[in-house]
Amino acid sequence: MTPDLKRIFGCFAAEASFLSGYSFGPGHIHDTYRITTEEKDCDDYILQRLNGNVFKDIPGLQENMERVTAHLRKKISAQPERNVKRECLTLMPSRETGKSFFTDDDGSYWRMFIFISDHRSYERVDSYSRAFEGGRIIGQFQAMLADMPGEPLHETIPDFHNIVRRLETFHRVIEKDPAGRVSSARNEIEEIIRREEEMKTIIRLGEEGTIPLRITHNDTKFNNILFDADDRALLIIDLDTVMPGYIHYDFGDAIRTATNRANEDSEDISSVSMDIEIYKAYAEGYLKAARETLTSTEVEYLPFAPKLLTYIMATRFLTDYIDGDNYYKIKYPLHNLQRNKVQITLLKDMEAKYGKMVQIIKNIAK
Ligand code: ADP
Ligand code: GN1
Ligand code: MG
Repeated sequence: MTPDLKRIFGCFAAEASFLSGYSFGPGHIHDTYRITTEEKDCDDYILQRLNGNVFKDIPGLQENMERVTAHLRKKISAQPERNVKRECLTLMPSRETGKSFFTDDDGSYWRMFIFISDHRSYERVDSYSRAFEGGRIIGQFQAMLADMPGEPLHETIPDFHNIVRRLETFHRVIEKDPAGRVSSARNEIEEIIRREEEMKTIIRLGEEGTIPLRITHNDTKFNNILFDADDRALLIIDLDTVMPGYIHYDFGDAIRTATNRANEDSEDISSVSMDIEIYKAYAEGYLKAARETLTSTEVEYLPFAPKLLTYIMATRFLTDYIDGDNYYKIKYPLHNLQRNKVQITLLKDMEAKYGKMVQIIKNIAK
């Protein structure tokens, strides 16, 4: 049932009047609605009911988001010819409390952003200039947050990209087999297990202090980048998981989604493969914006990052399938298993192209 969007919209301090509200966008996590307004010269809005199953501390999450957007806004405003309203998310305050969220009678949390009008977003990328732009905007995002002052951000999902923890959960769920699905996923389970040690590399480097913990986005799926009508990247949205992390998480997840010639849940496995030229264009954009803030070891391990993030998603989709589909929204019973198969196929293609991936980074960074 659609909630009373007009009433909830009225709880935020927007000047405009509600005209209509409808479900919007490709997100897997929150319930997202676009709100149109009556007045011609007023903004539209994005209203979101936040997923309290996935995010256990929403006030903490919103505090992160307020700090991060304030810092980005300051940086962007200090540069000439930038449009801060289109290059940074604007959270609307609640009329009652002035906070950046509102709690409904049933305990649901809501928040509202100004809608970034006339934007484009892409599930996959087939243009080098779009890939370059995507890389540039994520490199710039990390570089702008490199000097954010204050306490470390809240860890909105603890151990989000910690593959050691993800694998522990994976084995626990297999052991329990709550939905009786283990026997239908033997090959897929094996593909995860045989790569376990290799995939602990980044966590190990971090724990040894060889690479620094920074502020990273952690969900740089390409459709979280919004472009303008001329295909210039405006910003990266979906800031729920901005928290301490390794830069490889952002580089890897963007490459995982941008370079795949098929969708994340494609039913045609034969169409899944990595476009190495898109990888190259993305890496050029990313390093142009971020190179100065990175250490040589961080750069050295960039080519490994797409393999890691593809593996993490393969593990998470498979874990959710075996667990009985409690995390990701699914459209049919085998959806999570199919998502896992796409990731494993993509990972194998990345493994085959790994030598080239390494060489490309060496050439750009030299
Ligand atoms: P989820 O975590 O569920 O993916 P997102 O925060 O990414 O949620 O939002 C879902 C979708 O809503 C996005 O993919 C995008 O299409 C749209 N969206 C979110 N915020 C804005 C905004 N400020 N302006 C325009 N569209 C937005
Ligand atoms: C989720 O929120 P969304 O749809 O951009 C997930 C990501 C996964 C992605 C896979 C908080 O991203 O980690 O990569 O699905 N976000 C969360 O499609 O779990
Ligand atoms: Mg999203």
